[in-house]
Amino acid sequence: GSGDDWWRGAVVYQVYPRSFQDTDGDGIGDLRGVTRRLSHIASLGVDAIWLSPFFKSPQADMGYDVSDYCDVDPMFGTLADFDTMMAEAHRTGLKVIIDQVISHTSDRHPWFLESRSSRTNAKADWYVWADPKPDGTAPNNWLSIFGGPAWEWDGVRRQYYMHNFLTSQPDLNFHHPEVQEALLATVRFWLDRGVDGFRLDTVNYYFHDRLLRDNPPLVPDPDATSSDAPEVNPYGMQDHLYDKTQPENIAFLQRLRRLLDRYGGRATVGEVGDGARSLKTVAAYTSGGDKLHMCYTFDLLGPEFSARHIRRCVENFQAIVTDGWVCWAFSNHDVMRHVSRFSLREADRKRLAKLAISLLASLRGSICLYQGEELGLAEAELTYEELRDPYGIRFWPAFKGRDGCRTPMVWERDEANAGFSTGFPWLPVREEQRALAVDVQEGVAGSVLEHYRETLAFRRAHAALLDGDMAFLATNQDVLAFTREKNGERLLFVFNLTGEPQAVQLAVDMTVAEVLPIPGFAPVFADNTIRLAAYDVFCGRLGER
Ligand code: TEU
Repeated sequence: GSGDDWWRGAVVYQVYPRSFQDTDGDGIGDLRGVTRRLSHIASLGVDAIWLSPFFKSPQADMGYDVSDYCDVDPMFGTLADFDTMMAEAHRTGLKVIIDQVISHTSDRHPWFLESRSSRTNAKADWYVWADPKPDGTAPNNWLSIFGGPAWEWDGVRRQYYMHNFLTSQPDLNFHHPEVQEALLATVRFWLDRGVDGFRLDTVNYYFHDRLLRDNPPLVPDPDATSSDAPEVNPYGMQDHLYDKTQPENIAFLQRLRRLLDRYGGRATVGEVGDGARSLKTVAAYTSGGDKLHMCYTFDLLGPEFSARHIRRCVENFQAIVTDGWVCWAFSNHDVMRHVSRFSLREADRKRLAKLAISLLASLRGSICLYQGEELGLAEAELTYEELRDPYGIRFWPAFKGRDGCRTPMVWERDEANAGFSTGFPWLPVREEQRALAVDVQEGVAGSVLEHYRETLAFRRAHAALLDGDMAFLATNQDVLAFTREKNGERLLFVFNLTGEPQAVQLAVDMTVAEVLPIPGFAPVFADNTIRLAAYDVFCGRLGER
């Protein structure tokens, strides 16, 4: 899209500031570092950046625990650094979306310090406080994503407070009108500073059931497109009927939208990780044009990379979200890097990285890339001692946490810490990643980096790819074949997501008027048959029907 609609079909590049570029030698990336590396981001041909949190924070959850929504943490710089970064990004033609983590605050946020100080203070009900059950146990059976109950006892108030994540991330009480006002004021603060939009962390967790009813046990849904591993994460053992995705959220999202619309050209992308119900939530949150602009789901963040899975995700989406918009992603700062997730074979990684972006870029929706994927980085292996993610530290070794995708960006192979920092990096730089540094791949034909640039240019050149219709073709199970169509242009894509060659016979009523070469891939097309090598893709412009 263009103008106010720029977000529709946009390519967003996620920057995890801690690990992007350090400029002051403390081993942690900062906003000046983002500014310094904007030219790299712009060179990819993306529309926007999404900046993970850089707000004041004790960093218990690496910034997803905010203690001041309207200031920059000194480790990341100052508000002036932010303004410079914004101005430079806009000068380069990049929009800037920032993370809003408003479902919970840090337990050091002044609001929480006040709220916990007594049962009668002005902010006493700003968080979710509840008395124990008569036997002294927690108010109900709700669980925390990061392990254990969702309730923590506070010895001063002599009550429990609710937390969906760490005990140091108390949940705000969205039922309280003043909480909504205070949060909308922080949104206004950043809108006034010129941000182009927000990534709304855990947007379906804002409201909880006022009656605090127990969640029923989980009955696995056969249609679930994303799965938690219950043996690792106890959160998967409940059907989350009451601790999140409450109907009151609709009215709040409408208020938020009215605020954004007063500015114009600003967009929201809400993170909805709601398992089997996520698409219904996406439909509810993005329909009607009066709530969120788009939602980010976990559908493609699981381990499966197969024709069957991708088709099911897209078709489920099309069936349920008839009026709404999605942002697809294969990677982010919470999941194993996708080349490692999708294949155990090291030899496949480079080709897989290229195939995955070619696929992502041909989907209907907006797409989100995560820093380093444009280099084909695999998950970094870390020792227990090297871990910083509290989630990984708690569940090691069954779950190794999220640090393996959060290691520093690799810029220059031969510089200290591959150019990330002159100091001691907060997470290590692995040798095998150094070999994939930006300066190794830049300008090298056939590199993953150049493939990203060419692929994103291809997407921009074909309006059908942004918001054109998408329809699947009946074909061999192992092959993903679909058309994208807009204003008379009809493109056919055939993907082989397996490690075995495939031959696909086109239907008789289908003529390929022109083969559109996809950089890096050279399938053979003859006699209406497409011969695909392992991990291969074919693209053709179809003639008149
Ligand atoms: O993540 C929300 C979320 O649901 C995560 O728990 C996710 O399921 C998990 O990280 C997968 O391993 C958001 C942020 O993206 C995450 O970094 C934060 O830790 C979390 O919210 C709490 O703010």
